[in-house]
Amino acid sequence: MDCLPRNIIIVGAGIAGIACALSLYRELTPFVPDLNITIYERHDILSTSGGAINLTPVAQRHLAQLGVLDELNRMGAEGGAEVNAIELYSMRSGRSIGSIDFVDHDGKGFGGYKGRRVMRIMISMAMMTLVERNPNIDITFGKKVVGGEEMDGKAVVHFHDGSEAVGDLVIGCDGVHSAVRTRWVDPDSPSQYTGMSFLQANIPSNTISSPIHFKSSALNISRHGTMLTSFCDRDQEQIFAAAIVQFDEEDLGLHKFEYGQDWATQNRIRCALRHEIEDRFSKSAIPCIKEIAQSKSDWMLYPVYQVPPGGRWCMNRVILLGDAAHAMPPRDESAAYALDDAILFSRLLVRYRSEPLFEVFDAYERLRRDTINRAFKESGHMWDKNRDMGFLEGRLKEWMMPLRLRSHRDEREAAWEFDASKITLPTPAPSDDLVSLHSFLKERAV
Ligand SMILES: Cc1cc2nc3c(=O)[nH]c(=O)nc-3n(C[C@H](O)[C@H](O)[C@H](O)COP(=O)(O)OP(=O)(O)OC[C@H]3O[C@@H](n4cnc5c(N)ncnc54)[C@H](O)[C@@H]3O)c2cc1C
Ligand SMILES: *[C@@H]1O[C@H](CO)[C@@H](O)[C@H](O)[C@H]1NC(C)=O
Ligand SMILES: CC(=O)N[C@H]1CO[C@H](CO)[C@@H](O)[C@@H]1O
Repeated sequence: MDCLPRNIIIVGAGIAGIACALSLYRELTPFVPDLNITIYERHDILSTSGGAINLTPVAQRHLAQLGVLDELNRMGAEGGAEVNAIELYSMRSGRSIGSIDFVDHDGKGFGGYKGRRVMRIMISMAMMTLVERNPNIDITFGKKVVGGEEMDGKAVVHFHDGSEAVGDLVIGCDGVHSAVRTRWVDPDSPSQYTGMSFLQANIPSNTISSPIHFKSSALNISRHGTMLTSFCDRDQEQIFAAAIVQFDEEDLGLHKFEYGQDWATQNRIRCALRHEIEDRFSKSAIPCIKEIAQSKSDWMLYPVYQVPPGGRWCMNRVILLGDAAHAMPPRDESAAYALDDAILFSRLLVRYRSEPLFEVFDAYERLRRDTINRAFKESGHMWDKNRDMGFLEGRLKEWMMPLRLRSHRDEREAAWEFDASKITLPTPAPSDDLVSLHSFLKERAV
């Protein structure tokens, strides 16, 4: 008999949450035609933390499978800028120190896909279009989850307004500070500040008078932090700039925009962030960066948090996916992991449809833990490069970079061929009933 859940609750309408809904719909409806998925989102409207993200070939492949890429392409210029390579430069000398290529020697993408830089809100909008069209997926905004419990074979989520929702399965996709994790599945696993923050701004290209040399995306590296600059629309009208810098935890509170802050506080923060950028980058050898650093743009502070590996991911009827389970310092790939999670989990649910949920969870962990632990470790190494450094250490880092890039190239390119919809899944162990039926038939046949 099938044990597939019919009423599924997803917490969080980020990339993981919506991808999970779309993927569950695709995999499960052949078996559960009256599938009922409800997404609960804390914010009152569709919103994101802002800025643009880079999609790797893997992320694009999986978004294509879910139908999201078509929607993005339909948005025209706003649907993002194609990225053939992220070029790396030394901010000190202006010298090129390599690139991360999203195309092979023939200029082709991996398995048909290159990189893409796109505003977060555009991805969310593309995903929402698909949700709105889908009769089996419902989304409710303005519902903040504050806890949950398992009761009588059901999972119950509690909301801030005192209401609750009951389902057969709850999937926590509520991001790095996940309430499903910290107030339910694994209270011992709070998020940690990485010590690094992004300072992000959008700058209209036509306000920069120095030549813009990068083709689509560049990282300019210095010992005071790294500056990422990238177009994020096809017509190259907007430059997305993000400084990746070391920032003390004590200073975070003083620099973060919050709802309800008065105008004077906001203005003070704006000035402080502008100074921070100027201090760090205005001596750059690269005119374009110098200009960006001295521009009157509004920089927003995004402190980067992580969830240390090794925590719990599930109980009997609740599981964490995406950043809620394993937020790591971003290295252009975290969103891809969230998409992998969604697709692999949905496929496993169907593969284990005759088994109880905990067997599915178990198989999922066996499939995912090592990959995630490894990715976490690598993101830590990448991240180390952005710490403030002494003069010599800064030089060394620059000299080592081409070597490191080359030595990891094969690994990276193999990883970009990954297809979560194709990889072989584990299979459930035959149950005792089946085994005995099998031997019974065999005996009869003899
Ligand atoms: C500065 C920065 C830059 C990054 N750049 C890149 C990049 O270039 N490429 C890349 O692949 N990745 C990047 N990442 C990582 C990427 O953003 C995340 O991995 C990805 O967004 C994870 O998606 P998610 O759906 O798991 O979580 P989120 O995107 O955080 O979504 C969680 C959702 O849950 C909602 N929510 C939270 N709490 C509750 C609650 N209690 N109740 C109800 N709803 C709730 C939130 O409002 C949100 O909508 C970056 C991350 C940061 C911080
Ligand atoms: C769908 O699921 C939600 C949340 O679990 C529940 O409130 C609602 O009653 C369900 N609808 C149907 C038709 O079962
Ligand atoms: C965006 C940006 O300013 N990138 C610069 C990084 O460094 C190279 C090398 O000097 C410049 O050509 C780019 O313009």
